[in-house]
Amino acid sequence: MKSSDYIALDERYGAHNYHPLPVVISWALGTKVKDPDGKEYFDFLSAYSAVNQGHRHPKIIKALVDQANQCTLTSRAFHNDRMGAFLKKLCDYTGYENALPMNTGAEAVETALKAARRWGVEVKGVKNGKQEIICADENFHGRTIAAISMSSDPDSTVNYGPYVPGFVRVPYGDAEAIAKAFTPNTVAVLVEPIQGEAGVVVPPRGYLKAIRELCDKNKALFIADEVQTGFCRTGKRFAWQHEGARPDVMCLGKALGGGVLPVSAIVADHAVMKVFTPGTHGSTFGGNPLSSAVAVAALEVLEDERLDQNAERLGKIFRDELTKISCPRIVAVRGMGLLNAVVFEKGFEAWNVCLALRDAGLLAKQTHGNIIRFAPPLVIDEQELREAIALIKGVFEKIA
Ligand code: IF1
Repeated sequence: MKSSDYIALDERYGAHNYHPLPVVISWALGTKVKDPDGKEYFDFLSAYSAVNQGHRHPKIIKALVDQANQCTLTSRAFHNDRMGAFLKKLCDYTGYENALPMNTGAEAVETALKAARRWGVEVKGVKNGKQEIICADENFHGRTIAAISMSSDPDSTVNYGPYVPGFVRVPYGDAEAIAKAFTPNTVAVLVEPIQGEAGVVVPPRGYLKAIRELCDKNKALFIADEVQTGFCRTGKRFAWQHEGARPDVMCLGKALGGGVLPVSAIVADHAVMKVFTPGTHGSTFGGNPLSSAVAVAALEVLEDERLDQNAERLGKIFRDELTKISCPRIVAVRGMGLLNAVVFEKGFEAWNVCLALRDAGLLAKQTHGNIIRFAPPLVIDEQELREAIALIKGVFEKIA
């Protein structure tokens, strides 16, 4: 079969809930992917930061295969011999007392929302049903009804009503707007430390610290959605560490699964996690032995290969080199670590640039029309990065 045959199958049988770039990936390893015709590409999306360790990292695949030949799924009705080690590893890696394992990032966000609402009643004393959570314009926290009830993006929300109440949305990056939004019923503030889908929007320095201080002052929980910014993507283990503003709860996902399985979690100290008592939350696959074994290997790779330092160092080179490219349509190059974006002028259609990048051998995807996100696997080395930069430069310099 040719690429067009695979695309035709997707079109005929799949719901049309995506508009993918016309390219088919049938093989992947490290920073590279190939289509069925054998053409090779740099992967500069990393499945939206779920492949930080690179495609099919040997250590992660070994953990997957070994565990698959042992025991894969037990449910939480019984203990298994892998989850405890995973949760300990995750708590050690993040510096939190407890973890609650789920599967997708959206489930981690939902779990955090439930923790905050229940903490609000049982610890803060808010009347049940009055809990408020402050969130940000242009956020992305997943596709569930609660997540899209926070969204300001019509594509994510239109005709999905009625929406979940209790969310107070304010402009992103504006600590004063958060301060003004607090009421006695505010139980939490939820933000992405860097807004990914909004186009890699880095907030003003001090924003996260201000949220930390405001939550302390108003007895509310600071929840950081690190599903996309976590696990070394921005040059630190977690993006909040750039400001030292430790959240009460972190939502984690994507790269926790090492690019092979959906693994997510929230981490928090006992003072928050104690609100979950037997039967009050759960999931069929959460904490299963297979994903636990994979997640331990995924975390070990991040540590052993110091992917936070690699992302920090190579990210600086990437932004410096892209800033030098002469292309009159570019208005900004921004990001942290290896989560970066090129912003073209408003109204510019970056889709055609992504097609040209594809033809040049690099896969990236635009967001909101005029912004291209560049997020390679964090295992990329300097030589590969410079090769990729040359490809990008060659395409950008041809833009009229
Ligand atoms: C899609 C976006 C990125 C996330 C943050 C929670 C979730 C995500 C900060 C939910 C997921 C994914 C979802 C995927 C594309 C991608 C995405 F474009 F949608 F917004 F990365 F920016 N919090 N982001 O980024 O995690 O349930 O998907 O595991 O839905 O198209 P999930």
